[in-house]
Amino acid sequence: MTRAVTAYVGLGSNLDDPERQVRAALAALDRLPGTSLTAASSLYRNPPMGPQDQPDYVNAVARLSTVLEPVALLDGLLGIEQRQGRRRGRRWGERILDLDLLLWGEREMAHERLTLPHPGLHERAFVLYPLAELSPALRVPGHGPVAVLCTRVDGSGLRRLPD
Ligand code: ROI
Repeated sequence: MTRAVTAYVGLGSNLDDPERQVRAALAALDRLPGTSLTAASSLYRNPPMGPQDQPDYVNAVARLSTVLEPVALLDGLLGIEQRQGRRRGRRWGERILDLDLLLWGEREMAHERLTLPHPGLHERAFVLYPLAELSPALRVPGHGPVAVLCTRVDGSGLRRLPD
């Protein structure tokens, strides 16, 4: 029997009703093979990182229990993005749905397709604050506890949306 691992996924959208996109993606994560959604953060509206001539984002973080290996889970995330109509546009530009594999257990890896922990995780308020809502004591390999990382970023642009 394969052992289930706890993984965390960051969700982001700023096109085509971002709140609906993020909620649909949370439901889709729970339908991935060998995977269940065990917790979801609140949704947070926040200004774009990158080009400012794009709409605000809605971000959230999901906690999963999964028997999928990291790259198989990544492929599952790409499938959800594609089914929700993601198109590749300009770099750091607007998007219907972005799913980032943040953490897969305590695995550290740097492969062509996948770096774990996610390289932006420790410095992005729109990832750290929702993650802290789920697991403040969680240690990010190489960086330390999520609650401590939160104190080093500016979370003032985040607006928590009603459930
Ligand atoms: N900015 C915010 N606020 N949230 C995101 O999810 C996000 N995703 C991105 C870029 C374009 C870098 N900016 C973002 O990919």
